[in-house]
Amino acid sequence: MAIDYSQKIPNNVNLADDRTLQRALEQWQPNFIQWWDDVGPENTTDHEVYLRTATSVDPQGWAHFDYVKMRDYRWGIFLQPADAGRAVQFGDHKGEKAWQDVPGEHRANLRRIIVTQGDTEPASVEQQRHLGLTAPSLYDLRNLFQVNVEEGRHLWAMVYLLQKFFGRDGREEAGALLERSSGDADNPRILGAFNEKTPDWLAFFMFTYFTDRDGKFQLAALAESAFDPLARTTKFMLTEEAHHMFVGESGVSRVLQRTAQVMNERKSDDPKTIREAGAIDLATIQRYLNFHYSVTIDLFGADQSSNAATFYSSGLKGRYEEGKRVDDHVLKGQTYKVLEVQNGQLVEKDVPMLNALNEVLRDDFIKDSVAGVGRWNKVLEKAGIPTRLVVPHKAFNRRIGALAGIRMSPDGQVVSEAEWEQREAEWLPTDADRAFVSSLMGRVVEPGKFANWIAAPAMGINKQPVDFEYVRFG
Ligand code: BYC
Repeated sequence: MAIDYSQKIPNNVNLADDRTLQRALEQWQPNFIQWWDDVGPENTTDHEVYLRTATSVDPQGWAHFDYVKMRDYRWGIFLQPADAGRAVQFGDHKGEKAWQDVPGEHRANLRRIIVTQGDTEPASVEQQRHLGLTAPSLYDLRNLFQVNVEEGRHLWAMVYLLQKFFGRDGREEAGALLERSSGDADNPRILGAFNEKTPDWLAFFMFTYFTDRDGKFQLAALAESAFDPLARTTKFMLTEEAHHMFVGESGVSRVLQRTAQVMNERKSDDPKTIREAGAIDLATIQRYLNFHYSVTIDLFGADQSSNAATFYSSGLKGRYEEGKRVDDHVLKGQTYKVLEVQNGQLVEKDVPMLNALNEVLRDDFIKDSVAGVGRWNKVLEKAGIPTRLVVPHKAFNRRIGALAGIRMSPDGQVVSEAEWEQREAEWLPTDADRAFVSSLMGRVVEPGKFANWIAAPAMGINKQPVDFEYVRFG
């Protein structure tokens, strides 16, 4: 299913046949470009970046690689091909035909889900806007920009849904997506993690590993939606998301590889010695991991949520891989275990499964995250380093849900406020850690050269060599 690039807004949804929508999107387009110029990647107007662009939504060969100035990237609207016989797989409408339009009774909830999803996309671009100034190599710089333009496209995906299906309020919400701003005290982004800073490249790799993975799970849950246009657009977004998580996973692996090499050369595991050699010590990497993991698992919402139950039962949002689960896909009368603190101890309790669906998705995310951390540990193992990274306990450093505000060590012990204060600097990145990591961030722009704190990747992008000129500075 080829994408029509002859139009002002590339698309595979016959935009030319829908004049009202085309006009609305064409009015929004200059505001998007203005937003990109104002808060998108800093000082990059003349850069020519070796980017992939979607040419078709088929799994075979959707990507075309070429030098593009990011401002000229062909952001557009790409949906997975329709399946005429698709039926709703779960909830009260199970077995009915999937919806091509928004039923009036679900309008407000669907709009809210689409707005929340849409809000994260520009937020991440804003969070990452200064990173180009300190990229450890041209290869990494190109990957950052690839992630940024695709988050921009994901915003287009949600704006298409809002403008096509939600009339005037959809147009207003589309405008508001460009007005909220990450970290803004008066008009912040909707979800917590998207108001945090991504100040350095270790944070960027942790973000793309953990937080983009929230994207994977949320998009996969939305790809089950009874509202077919949402299902089709999120399916295509998932193919782009995979590369973002690769950037995070391989980025952290390369940091570990370099740290392990320095530890072996210096025959030391002392953070001070490793830092003096210009690499990032494992304790600091673990603290960054603790931070990004805990902030990201908050993104799944409260462990018990009547919203989550409504979203599921009404068919708006399914579970991860709904089709692979062997239960009734209605879930009434079933239970799920969630945690809470009683008398200073964490205890499990059974609650209605429908209300616990945020927790179900969080637990799926946790399993997937832990698997990748295992792959990071292989890097250490291979280098003969005995230290291992671990994900902290689910209740560590939480701000959302029943576990919010509980003082908990990463290994799952409830601690007093005094102990927390005493040990927080062991568990979460300190200002000094961040200042140290920042001090390593210099700009490396010679093809094939890498900053001292990170190893080169095993291979380049699109079979190009590692020393390919991935970005040309105009
Ligand atoms: N921060 O009943 P609850 C991605 C609010 S990432 C702040 O649990 P619900 C990407 C909540 O809004 C994927 N507030 O809420 C990654 C509610 O507020 P109100 C993004 C939060 O609705 C990297 C109240 O707390 N997609 O794509 O069940 C780069 C009660 O909570 C937070 C989605 O999230 C928070 N963390 O669950 C680029 C999918 N959590 O109404 C992109 C769409 C909750 O009381 N969103 N609150 O004022 C959803 O499905 C749901 O909105 C959530 C929240 C799962 C997020």
